[in-house]
Amino acid sequence: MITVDALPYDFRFEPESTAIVSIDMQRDFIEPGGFGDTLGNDISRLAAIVPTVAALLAWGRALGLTIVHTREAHLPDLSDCPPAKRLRGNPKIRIGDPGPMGRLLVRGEPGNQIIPQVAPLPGELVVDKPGKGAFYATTLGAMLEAHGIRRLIVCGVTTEVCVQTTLREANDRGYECLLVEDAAASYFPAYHAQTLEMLRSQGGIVCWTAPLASLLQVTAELETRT
Ligand code: C5J
Repeated sequence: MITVDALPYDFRFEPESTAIVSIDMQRDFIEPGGFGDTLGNDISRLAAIVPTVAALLAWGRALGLTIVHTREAHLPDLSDCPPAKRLRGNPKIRIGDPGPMGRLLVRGEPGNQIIPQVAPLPGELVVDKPGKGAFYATTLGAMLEAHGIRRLIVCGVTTEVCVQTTLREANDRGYECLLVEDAAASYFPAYHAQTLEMLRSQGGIVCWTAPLASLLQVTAELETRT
């Protein structure tokens, strides 16, 4: 067992039964002209965590963790996009409409790809999800079961939407989860901070949280011992 200094108390995991889940690190949320940008958000807040997510993935790969990447992605005919999701907020440009990087949030379009700095390596798992949660209408649960995974180390965007929804879904399915505080981001810094508080309150009612430094510390100690 490896122990990480986390809140509200230590998080313990074994590499063979632990996966990193990197949520929606897509051009559509992080780059100019994507879905997030067209909704009027400050995308620089999300771009700022890219080096931290890259470092977390490198850490997980070195430890032999299973790596999962998710993409918020709809079928080209939008049959998996409820009208309520597409129409809500009455945006000027909607899911499925053409944008500078192709059709917004549609599978296979350039904007729907994961940004190169944190892109999947060959053999890593990739899940296209039509919802905010990564378990809803996907094979994620079956994939994790097939790999014998019981613990998730979670990062990505946005903290209070797809990251939080996925953590709550995972918690209800019996996974023990750690959210990496500085490897997740929101367009709204207050929402990020409040989501961390909410998720780890009441003795970790949904999950643990820790900064990347706490995870790196673990491997530094393992290396000193060998
Ligand atoms: C949103 C997400 N915010 N990945 N998606 O629509 O959080």
